[in-house]
Amino acid sequence: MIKLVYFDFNFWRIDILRLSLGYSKVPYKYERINRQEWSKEKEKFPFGQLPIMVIDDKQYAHTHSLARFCAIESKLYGDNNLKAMVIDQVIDWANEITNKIAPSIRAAMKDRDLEKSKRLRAEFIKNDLFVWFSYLEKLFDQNSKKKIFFNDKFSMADIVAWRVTYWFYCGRLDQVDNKFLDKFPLIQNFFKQMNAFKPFNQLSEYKDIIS
Ligand SMILES: N[C@@H](CCC(=O)N[C@@H](CS)C(=O)NCC(=O)O)C(=O)O
Repeated sequence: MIKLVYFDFNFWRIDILRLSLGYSKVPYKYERINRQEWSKEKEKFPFGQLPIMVIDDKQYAHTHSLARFCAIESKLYGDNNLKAMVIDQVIDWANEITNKIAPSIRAAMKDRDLEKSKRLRAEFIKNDLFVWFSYLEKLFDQNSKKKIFFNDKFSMADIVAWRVTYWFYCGRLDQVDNKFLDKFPLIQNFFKQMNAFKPFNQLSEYKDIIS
């Protein structure tokens, strides 16, 4: 059986894996590691990072690799190489926007320097938030004919775009006003439709993420 391992908080890197497996009823176990214990645990993992996945006692790492595997197992990876590449771009977009906001998170969590974090967050909003959501809006527009799902059929792309948009929308990121989404009508509409999509919003994983 697949085992997913992450910290004891929800984040898109792990949530996209469990949402896709949950959606397709692929059985998995989920182990959460206490953030306070991390310095003792870190060296046990292949790249000293989480998430990881364990199958037959072997560890696998890196979000994109794990997401690809889970999407294939869940039949959510698109039925041809071009559709798969759309999904890959959404996963890469998620990594990119995460890398852009990461310094402001690190300044608060690791350095405990709230002033620096505030300054870096304001810079992220000014320089990156709108730019990177405009890229996602364009990607959606170019690939989605019906403007419901990225590839017109529910896939890992939708799970990733929904989860990352939820992160920026949910109000838990200081200074990020969820009105930013008004500027991206296609993604805003996509986000609303995903929240209303019963096979998705009835998942225990979805309910856990939004609780
Ligand atoms: N390249 C990794 C990055 C994963 C990552 O940055 N994980 C963070 C948590 S979201 C982590 O493990 N941080 C603890 C550390 O680096 O010590 C991936 O694609 O999964």
